[in-house]
Amino acid sequence: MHTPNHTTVGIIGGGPAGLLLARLLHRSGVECVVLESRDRDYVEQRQRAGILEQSTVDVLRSSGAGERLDREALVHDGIELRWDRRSHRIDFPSLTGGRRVWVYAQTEVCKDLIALQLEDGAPLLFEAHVRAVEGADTDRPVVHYTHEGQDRTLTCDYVVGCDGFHGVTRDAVPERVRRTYERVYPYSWFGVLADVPPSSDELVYAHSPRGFALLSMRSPTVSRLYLQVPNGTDPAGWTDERIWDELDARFAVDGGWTLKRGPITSKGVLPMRSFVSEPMSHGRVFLAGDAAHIVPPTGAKGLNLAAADVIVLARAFAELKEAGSTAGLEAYSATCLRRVWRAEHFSSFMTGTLHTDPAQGPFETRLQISQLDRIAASPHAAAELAENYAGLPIG
Ligand code: RFL
Ligand code: PHB
Repeated sequence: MHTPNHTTVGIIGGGPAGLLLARLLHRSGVECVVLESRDRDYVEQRQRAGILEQSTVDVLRSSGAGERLDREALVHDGIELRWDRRSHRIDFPSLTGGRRVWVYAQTEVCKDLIALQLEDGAPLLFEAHVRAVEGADTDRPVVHYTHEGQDRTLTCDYVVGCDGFHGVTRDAVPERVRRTYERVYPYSWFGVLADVPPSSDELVYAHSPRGFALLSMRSPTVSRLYLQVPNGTDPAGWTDERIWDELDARFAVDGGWTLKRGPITSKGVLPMRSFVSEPMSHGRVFLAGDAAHIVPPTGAKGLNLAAADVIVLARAFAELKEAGSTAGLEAYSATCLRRVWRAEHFSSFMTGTLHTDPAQGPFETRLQISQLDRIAASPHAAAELAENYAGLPIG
C-alpha cells in the first residue's frame, strides 16, 4: 500500500475509537490515515466489550456499518440484578422512554469497520507502531512511526490519539497542563467464554457474599461470564469445574434457576481501573476513547464512551471543513468530559455496589444491600440506573 507522508487527520490506533472516527471522517470527505501497531487478526480477536448503547448503534448504522449488526445483534430491554438470593429486573424501555441496548461484541464491531475501511475507506496501516507525536503546539504536528522495519514520519494538520490506555499520544499533552484522576480497584475480573447457550435471556449482575459475578453472552450459543477475583489471580489455578462451581454459588437465587455448563474456550484476568486525563486536547492533538479515560467494566460504558468521543470529534472536523469554524474543536474537551465524568460516576457506582472490597466489613455490605433494595423498591432509583446503563443521548 502507498504510504502517504501528509494527511489532514492522523489517527493513532485502530481500535473501535480510531476505526469509527476514520469511517465518520471518510463519510464527511475529511482525509485521514490510521496507524495501528498490531496486526489485523489481533485487533479482530481481542475479547472485550459486549454491550452497545442506542447512540452507538445509531452511529454504526448511519455510517454504513450496521448491516450485520441488524442481522445478528441481540436486542435487550433490561438486565437482572441478584443479591441476597433475590432478583430484580430493570426494564429499560419503560424507565427511559424507550431506550434499549444491543449485545454485539467489540470484536464484531471492529471486523465490520475494518472490512468497510479496506473496501473503500482511508488508508489503514497494520503493524505501524507509533513511537511519538510531536508539535502539538504547532500547525503541523508530526507522527513518528515504524512500519515494515522502517522509521517513517507522517505530518498532519491534526492528530487524534485513539491508542488506548497504554498509547503514546497522551504524552503529547505537556505535563504542565495535564491533570490525571485515577482509582485502581483491589480486585480484578476473571472472564471466560463458554460454548453453551446463555442461562438467561438477559445479562445478570450478581452481588454475593463470595463476590461479584456477571452472566453475559456473545450469541445464542456462546456465554460470556465474569467472576470477581483477587488482583494477581492466575487463571491456570482455576479448572473448568472450579469456575462453574463458583459461578453457581454466586448466582444462587431462591425459586430455582440452573446455570448451564459447557466447555470453556478462553480464560483471562483483567485488572480494573478508573482514570481520566484532562484536558482531552492540546493544540492540534486530540485524545479519544481509552487514551483519555478508563472505566471499570461493570457499567458497560468503555466502548460507548469511545464512540461518543469520536462522534463529537467527527462533527467538529465536518464543521471545520464545511464552515471553516474551529468552534467544535475548541469545545471538544469540555463537551466530552461532561459525559465522561457521568460515566465515571456510574461505572464506579455499579462497581462499588456490586463487588466485595477485601477491606469491607459487615456495615459496608449492609449499605450495598440497602442500595440494591432501594433500586428494587423505587421506580426513581431504578430509572436512575436504567438511564445511565442504556445511555444518555449525545448532546
Ligand atoms: P482500544 O480498544 O484499546 O484500542 C487502542 C488501539 O490502539 C493501538 N495502539 C497503537 N497503535 C499504534 N501505535 C501505538 N503506539 C499504539 N498503542 C496502542 C492498540 O493496538 C489498539 O488497537 O481503545 P479504544 O479504541 O479507545 O476503545 C476502547 C474500548 O476498547 C474499551 O473502552 C472497552 O473494551 C471497555 N469495555 C467495555 N466497554 C463497553 O462499552 N461495554 C462493555 O460491555 C465493555 N466490556 C470492556 C469490557 C473492557 C474490557 N477489558 C478487557 C478492559 C470488558 C472487558 C473485559
Ligand atoms: C461483556 O459481555 O463482555 C460485558 C457485558 C457487560 C459488562 C461488561 C462486559 O458490564
